[in-house]
Amino acid sequence: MADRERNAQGIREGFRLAAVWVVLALIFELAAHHWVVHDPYYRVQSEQGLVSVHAFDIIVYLSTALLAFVVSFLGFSVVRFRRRAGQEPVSNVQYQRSPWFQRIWMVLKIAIVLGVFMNPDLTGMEKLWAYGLPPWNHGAVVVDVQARQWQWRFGYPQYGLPMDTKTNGRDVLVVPEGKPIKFVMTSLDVTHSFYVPAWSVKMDIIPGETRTMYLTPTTTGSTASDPMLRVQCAQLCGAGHAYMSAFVKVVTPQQFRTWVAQQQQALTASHT
Ligand SMILES: [Cu+2]
Repeated sequence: MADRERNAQGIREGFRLAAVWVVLALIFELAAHHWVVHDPYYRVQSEQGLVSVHAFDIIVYLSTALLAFVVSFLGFSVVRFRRRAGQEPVSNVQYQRSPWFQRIWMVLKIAIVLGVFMNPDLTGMEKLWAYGLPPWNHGAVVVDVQARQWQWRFGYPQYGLPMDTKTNGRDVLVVPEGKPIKFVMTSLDVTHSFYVPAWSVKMDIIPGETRTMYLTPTTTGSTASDPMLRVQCAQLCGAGHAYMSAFVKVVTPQQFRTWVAQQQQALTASHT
């Protein structure tokens, strides 16, 4: 076969493969979209967690297109390069040269990697950092979090509610919905990890360090109705690690104010 004819045939086949890919990718993307909007993993209940969900969705859509391409190429090769009746086995040498394909793929994959690095990677990180800065952190409710083997304790320094008071049952994390919360976290002994599955956030707590994390809950709820809405230690910290969890209550700002007032009264009563 003449070179020119072979090139023309190669281009035709390239277009055919591209057509198969486009059709398959459309079908796959529809399925992926259905999957993404129906929250396959979990209904995340914090603004910061939604940044990760957004990143996850982008990666699902991108890899779906790539999966469609791999499947198309596989199917196309099986059909196009099958051994026909009466044909001698063909060496694959003649199909190894395809400079246009290599060039396109080289440019495309660099673009994909750089694109993912910019968005969602950098844009997501920037968003998460911004939550700890003005104006996002304006009026944040400060919650002291103390981890130790094997217990969580919470204090509210702005309201004069220390975490070492036993009377108020402050091993329950109560926070207002829709307000920025600043967790100030310390450990009394070993490394623990502050993890609330429903908020989709996690941070290690290292002894000797004070770590802060900002979070804005988007939905009210409690551990009673949603076990995923609980503080769970996520770093193996000893025999009681699996049971190192704390009850969480996300309430309306009005209910939060009432709760704070009740706690302050209980505290005063215990002092007199
Ligand atoms: Cu722990």
